[in-house]
Amino acid sequence: MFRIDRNLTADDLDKALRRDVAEGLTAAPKRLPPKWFYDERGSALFEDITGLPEYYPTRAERAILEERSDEIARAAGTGALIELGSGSGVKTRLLLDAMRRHGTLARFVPVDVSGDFLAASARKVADDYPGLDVHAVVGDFEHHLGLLPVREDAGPRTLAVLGSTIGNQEPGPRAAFLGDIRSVLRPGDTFLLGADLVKDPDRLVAAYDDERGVTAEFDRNVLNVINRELGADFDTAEFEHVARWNEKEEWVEMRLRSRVDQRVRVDALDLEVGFAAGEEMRTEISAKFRREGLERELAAAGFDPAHWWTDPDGDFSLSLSTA
Ligand code: AVJ
Repeated sequence: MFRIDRNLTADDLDKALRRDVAEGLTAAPKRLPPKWFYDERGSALFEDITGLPEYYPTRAERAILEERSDEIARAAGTGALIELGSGSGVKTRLLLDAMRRHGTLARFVPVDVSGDFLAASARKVADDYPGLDVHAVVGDFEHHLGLLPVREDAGPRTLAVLGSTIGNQEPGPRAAFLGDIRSVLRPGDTFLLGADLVKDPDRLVAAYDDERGVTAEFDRNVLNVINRELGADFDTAEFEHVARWNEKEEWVEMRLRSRVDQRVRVDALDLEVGFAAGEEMRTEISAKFRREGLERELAAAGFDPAHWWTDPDGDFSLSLSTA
């Protein structure tokens, strides 16, 4: 069974990109939100990142799921899995398999902004799990949680946000996001969260500034997206990738640093901006967590953080909270 709801049109995305770029390039310091990394090339580069020796989070989270998915399925006891920002689907399948073994699996609701990618991967899940009710939703889950298909007749659900996607948000928006998630869940529902943990800064920085330069290409790709979508003339070779550990905020920051004094035109916005040599523009934060702090945030959003698992090295966490 397969259905797809589209809550986000190409026009909505275009408007959001224009607004983000106009605001970000005229702000001081300049910034761009990470959600625009993921065009076709950016998504392929991210897949490459997940296999890099330095980028441990994907492997660590998968190791937890390989070890604990049955325990998770049993603890949750739910028949429906709602996944916000479902990536390549490898980790999703570990969860779906465990729910199937547990005998509860009935429904899968993957939610993502990238409609084509979502449709293709959700269709494959529907093919591979006969009888599973797959209801894909194209939407920006930071804004469209209220549009999730909530069937009153369906039993308890597990809402999953994996891959440390939550790390892209600063504390204020993150608290609002957790609160929004809590408000769409009902008693008996559970929230499964994957979050990367604070560790040696050298390892953290290496994970975001790899030897082969794949992350640097990924970072600069946001400029290609703006060139193509908004008729800008960024010369990507004139921007250098920088990754830094922000000790105080406990997040990794990615930045693009202008190598020279330069001016960039964005035709679609009728905007021209100057970059000074050495000027840095923030393109992403990737917050890292500690158990105590994360459980406090979950409790503040109205959750009861009931379970906590990590990989053997203690690099990454999965938590299961009850609503
Ligand atoms: C997909 C947001 C979890 O923060 O680790 C990887 C994105 N950026 N390398 C992360 C990312 C650079 C990733 N998230």
